[in-house]
Amino acid sequence: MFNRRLVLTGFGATSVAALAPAALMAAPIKPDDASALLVIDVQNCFLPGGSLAVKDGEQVVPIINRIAKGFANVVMTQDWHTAGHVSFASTHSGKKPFETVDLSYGNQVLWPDHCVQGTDSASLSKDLAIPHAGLVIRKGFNKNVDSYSAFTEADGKTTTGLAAYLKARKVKKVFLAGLATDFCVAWSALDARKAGFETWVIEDACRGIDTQGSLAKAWADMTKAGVKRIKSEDIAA
Ligand code: VGL
Ligand code: ZN
Repeated sequence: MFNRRLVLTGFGATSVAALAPAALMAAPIKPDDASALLVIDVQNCFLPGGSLAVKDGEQVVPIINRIAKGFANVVMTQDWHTAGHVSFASTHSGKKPFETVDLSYGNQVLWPDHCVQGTDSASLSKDLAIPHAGLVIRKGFNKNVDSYSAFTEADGKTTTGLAAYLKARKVKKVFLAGLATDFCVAWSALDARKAGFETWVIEDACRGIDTQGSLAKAWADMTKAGVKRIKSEDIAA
């Protein structure tokens, strides 16, 4: 005979597994004309073989290429330092990379020389496939001031012009991806909030450096500032 109890049990299990997650899941986010994707610093210096290679940094490239297809507005950034830049450990006698120094505008982490203007190390990854990107913005080109943020230099006041550009194009929502989560992505996300944008960081489309607890601190600061943390699968294809 047909086992009714088994059938019911089976149906019950299926419905819980199949329906409950769907019911709990937020609707996917659909980028619109008021949305912009910021692709932060996907440059050779931060990729394998680079002078400041971010662990697994290359893994973000296919993810970013995929999500970028859904955005009409894409801005890419390039860390773009002078030789002898103030953020380089080699500029400060007796200092090693990942140590810090106090500068006029605050505490500065010191890095290996990286992303020097016009060098191959500073080039965007050749594996990025985002031909429709409308703007590439360079930052950190002032020899005496770093700029992790795509919006404002580390002095806290010199603008790159990015907020004005986005506002002129009626962008209200900013999505961030790229390298590194705890420095240029986080500082850009915090400044996007300060400039009044609704802000999302796409976690799996970023990788961090994580020096001295910087990754956990960056997420805590971003959460406190109202930055939303999502995954690439949360964005409608
Ligand atoms: C970055 C350290 C130094 C970044 C740039 O892109 O996150 N990190 N310069
Ligand atoms: Zn830099």
